[in-house]
Amino acid sequence: MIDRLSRIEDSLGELEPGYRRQYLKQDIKQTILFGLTWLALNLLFIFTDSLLYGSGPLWKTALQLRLTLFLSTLVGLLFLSRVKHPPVYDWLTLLMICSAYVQVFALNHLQPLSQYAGLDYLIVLGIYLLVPIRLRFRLISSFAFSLANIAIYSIYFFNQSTPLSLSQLIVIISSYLLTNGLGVWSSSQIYSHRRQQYESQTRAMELRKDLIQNALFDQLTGVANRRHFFQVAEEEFGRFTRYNRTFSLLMLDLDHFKAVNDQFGHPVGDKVLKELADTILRNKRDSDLFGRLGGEEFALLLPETNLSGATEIAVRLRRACHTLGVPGHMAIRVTVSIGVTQVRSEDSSFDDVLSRVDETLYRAKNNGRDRVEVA
Ligand code: GH3
Ligand code: MG
Ligand code: MG
Repeated sequence: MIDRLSRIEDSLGELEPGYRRQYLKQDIKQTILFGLTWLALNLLFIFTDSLLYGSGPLWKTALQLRLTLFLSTLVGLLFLSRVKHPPVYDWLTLLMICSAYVQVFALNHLQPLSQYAGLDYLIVLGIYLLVPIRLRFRLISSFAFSLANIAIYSIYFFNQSTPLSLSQLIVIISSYLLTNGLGVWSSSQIYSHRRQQYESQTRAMELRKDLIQNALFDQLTGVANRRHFFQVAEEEFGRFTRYNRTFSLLMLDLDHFKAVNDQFGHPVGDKVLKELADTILRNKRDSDLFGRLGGEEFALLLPETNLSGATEIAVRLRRACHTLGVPGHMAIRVTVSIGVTQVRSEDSSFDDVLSRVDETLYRAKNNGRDRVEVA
């Protein structure tokens, strides 16, 4: 039954651990606040105990119980403030709740029909509403506490040693059951709402990430798409004209790629493109931008790099492509031709740099492919 009841509270499935982690700090803070209020109440009750029990042995027992309760809660709260994982928070808080319930139970029944019993409903409701450990944990501890109290009151009633009437017993039993029912229902409403909020936030963030990914990056290879590459390149050209910061540009084109498509099929050709992109990404610096200009033509933008630095990189990339392999198609040998250039003072726009590197690449093709040409 507890299993079925605890399913009242939604689970976000795969998102649930993330949800719990995101709210962990807030949950701990809320539980600590609840615990501190609880500690303050216990201090107050030390005085009301003396009104109830005078200064006899019952008062001493009550005092001992209150102090144990005070100290154990305090230690628990101290540990709680350092917790970093939701399951640890759940179990530690459950332990604190159980030990508090045991001591409250003992205090409640120090003498039959003590004045404190009415407070139980508040404690139970407070735990349901303000301590956001898993519902199953709140349910088990509060239900066990309520059942133990119901059992004691039933014993009073059947013993006839205390003036507890049947109607009073019925009120007590229904109050405990009602409090638990209300606690489960209202707390699951609150925390389901919080879960829904988290879910829609997370979905919106994922959607945003997908949109950005699709707008800026090429779907097949994952590198910058033509538009994104040109945007960054124009900015780089702006830095060159304003602050005289140099940059170089590499243009790469696969050699005889049509033959790969013809011989192995278009899907294998796609795999070659992906492998090529991965190879370049592995071999470039973080500050360089690699993009697919279209088809099997790629470009690498190298900020703060002069012609000789860019040529070195081009030679390294050309060699790296020799080791490129497509899983399942080891017979495919890939070579690339690369054109290299550096931005010059006579360039009036990025297009000038681009057409120069394009001509250089064309020269690399004409001079036999699998080579680097520099302009
Ligand atoms: P070259 O050495 O002169 O560059 O010869 P090439 O065959 O590589 O050049 P060409 O421009 O004649 O052919 C490019 C080929 O690239 C033709 C086209 O089918 C193929 N291609 C373009 N985009 C894609 C793609 O996204 N996937 C695949 N598999 N092939 C593509
Ligand atoms: Mg080609
Ligand atoms: Mg081409």
